[in-house]
Amino acid sequence: MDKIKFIEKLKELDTNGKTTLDLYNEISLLAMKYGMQSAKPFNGKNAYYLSMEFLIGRSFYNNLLELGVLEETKCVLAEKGIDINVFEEIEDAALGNGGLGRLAACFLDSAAGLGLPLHGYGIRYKYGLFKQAIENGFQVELPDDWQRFGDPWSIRRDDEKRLIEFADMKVYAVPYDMPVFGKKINRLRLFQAEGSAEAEKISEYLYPADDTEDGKILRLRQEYFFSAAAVGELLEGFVGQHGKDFVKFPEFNVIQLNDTHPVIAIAEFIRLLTKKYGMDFADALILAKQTFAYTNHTILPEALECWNDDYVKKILPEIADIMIKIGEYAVHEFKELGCRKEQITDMAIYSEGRFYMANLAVYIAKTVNGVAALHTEILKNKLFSTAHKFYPHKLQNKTNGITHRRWLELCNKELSELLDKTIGRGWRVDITCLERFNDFTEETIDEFIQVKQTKKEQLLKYIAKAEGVKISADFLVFAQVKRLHEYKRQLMTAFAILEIYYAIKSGELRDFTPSVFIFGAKSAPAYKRAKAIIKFINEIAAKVNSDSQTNGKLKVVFVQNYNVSYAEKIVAGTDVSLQVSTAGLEASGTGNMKFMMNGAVTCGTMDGANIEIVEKAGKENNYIFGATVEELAKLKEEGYNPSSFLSNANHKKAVESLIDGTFSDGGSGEFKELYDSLTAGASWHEPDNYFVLYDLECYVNTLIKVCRDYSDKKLFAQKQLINIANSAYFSSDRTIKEYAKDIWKI
Ligand code: 26V
Repeated sequence: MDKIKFIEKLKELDTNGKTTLDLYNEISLLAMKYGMQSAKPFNGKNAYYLSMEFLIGRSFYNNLLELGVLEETKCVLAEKGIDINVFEEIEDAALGNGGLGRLAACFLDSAAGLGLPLHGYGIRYKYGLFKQAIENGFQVELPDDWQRFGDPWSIRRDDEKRLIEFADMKVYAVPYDMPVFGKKINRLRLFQAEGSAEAEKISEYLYPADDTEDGKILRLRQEYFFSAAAVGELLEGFVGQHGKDFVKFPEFNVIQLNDTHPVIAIAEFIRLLTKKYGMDFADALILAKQTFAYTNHTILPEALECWNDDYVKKILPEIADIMIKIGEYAVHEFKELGCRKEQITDMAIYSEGRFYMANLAVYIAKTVNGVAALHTEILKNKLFSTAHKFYPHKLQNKTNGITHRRWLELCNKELSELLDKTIGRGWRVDITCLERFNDFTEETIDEFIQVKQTKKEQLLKYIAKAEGVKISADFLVFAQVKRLHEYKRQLMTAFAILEIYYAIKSGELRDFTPSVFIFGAKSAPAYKRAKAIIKFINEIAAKVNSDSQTNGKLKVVFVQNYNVSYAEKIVAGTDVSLQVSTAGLEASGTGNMKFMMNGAVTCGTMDGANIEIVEKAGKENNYIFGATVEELAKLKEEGYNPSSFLSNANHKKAVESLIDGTFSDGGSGEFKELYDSLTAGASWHEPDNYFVLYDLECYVNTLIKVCRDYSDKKLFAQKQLINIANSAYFSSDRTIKEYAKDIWKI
């Protein structure tokens, strides 16, 4: 079937009496048939991306775009009286939590677009990340039953299912293959667990609550399940093609471990080579060192995985033995390198009954990479400093990126057309052409202002419908959309808004440009303080939006169920992107890049990829504030006393609104807990562990400055435009080319 035939078939499609869902499935299947005919395996070296999460978003529009038939399909459907946007009713599969999963999806898209052989391995969760509703200001979690829409973009491969063995159960891993269309057709293979009711639990939920022993064991089963399925079939495939001359395995295969979640694959690889194929342990270890590469995505201690040996011994005794043995080999090697005792402890893989998965990854991986320049420096100088000393060539930086196909072409047709008109269509294939946009004229600025206005109107119209909050499209739009976590400091934005609100109300702040603050965030279901922050923001929104004295100048909206599809609308319609994490803690951030590429300026801290964003687009075209990593290190050494900041009356009023009855937490006591976390400390954390109060004053001042600057619309638009023109570096095409050249050698 060629393109003409596809369009003919589409025209022949009988749409009468069919539901949106019927049409969605029929058109998707037709497109699959059209797309899949040129799919063929690649016999050279392939790279495999092992990831617990692939946050793909909606496949329908993206796949049609990649197949080059999106516009044609739109026209044919229009002739039949169907608006292609109706398929927005079909929800997207959210098989990921946030940045790490979305990055995996962007990488697959870019590799296919560039014609590089990169394939994904993961889990086909029955339920993706929960759907979020906000009820009475609180987050409510609902199951994400994405498969009820059918799954026309996957092909089930019963013929390639594998048996995965735990000490106490056997489970089938049944592959579902999703093609990734581009210059090359790559494959995302997601395994579904089958065989018994117990077995099915393994692929039931993304990130099961792991605050209980059962939850922890289930998470471990998930990690082993898909890692073992992937490694098992790669080895078997190799033997089928090349025989048992495993020395050649790394010439044909490289495995990228997306964070520590699939690190157990290393042990399975060695287990299979030794137990099934009869190789010496030492030889298998060498082979593993030539095959695996590891990416770290966070330095937060609570997110660094380590497993109690009793869990591992109980369900995966052979894997436990192998990890212990790898640990012994490592200690031997460290001693030979001249490591001191404390250095050996620091790099230990198995110590005092625990397996340290990041240390295992660092020891085996041929490369270890961070995801932004600052993050990689922190890995080199802090988290993995000992390993860096003894293996200086392992650590690399690979600054993250985003696919400009989804995050510009697809989500911002209007801006894409303006780009076509001013710099030609070349950027769609080679994103570096975007730089030409730096030669803008007065006319381009005016046209860009118009584009931004259109995208803002579309966004605010959608928000009015979905959230019931009406906002004028003349407002300046700020957005902070990302997972909810204390280190991302949504709470700091909430306090800043309150201070601005009171200042407008008292008349102290007169020249404030009318602005809306859009929040979107899901909190982990068991993360109490994050949930309290959601409630707090919603309380502020209710107060601010209903105050007729100020609501012509200030509005706040917390959008429900923030996901990839919502993000596509928000990044296009926003003026100012809020990226205000505590310096040193956001490994990279990728939302910041999506906003930049759509012409939002960054208001943020010197953290993660923000640093590189302002390096490319200029500090003068963005709004940087707050303590740097160095300042915070010094402050910690000297001793930080957040309470001293409460002598500032504005801060005091904002912060004490948590406890003085201004807002209600429904009697849950969670606002008091938030307050305590700032003033007295919570869990094992110091008071104000994330320096919210320390950075608050300069944050408020920076927001006010942004508003003042916006009164010169042209000058502001020029800043936005310069951000777009210099965003090419943040295309994941660039990132993938770097992985391909420096790590994968494909
Ligand atoms: C996970 C958890 C789980 C337990 C509770 C605390 C906590 C905190 C953070 C995380 C993050 C897990 C890894 C992750 O998603 N990292 C993100 O990866 C993105 C892609 O590299 C990067 O842009 C983000 O900065 C980084 O947070």
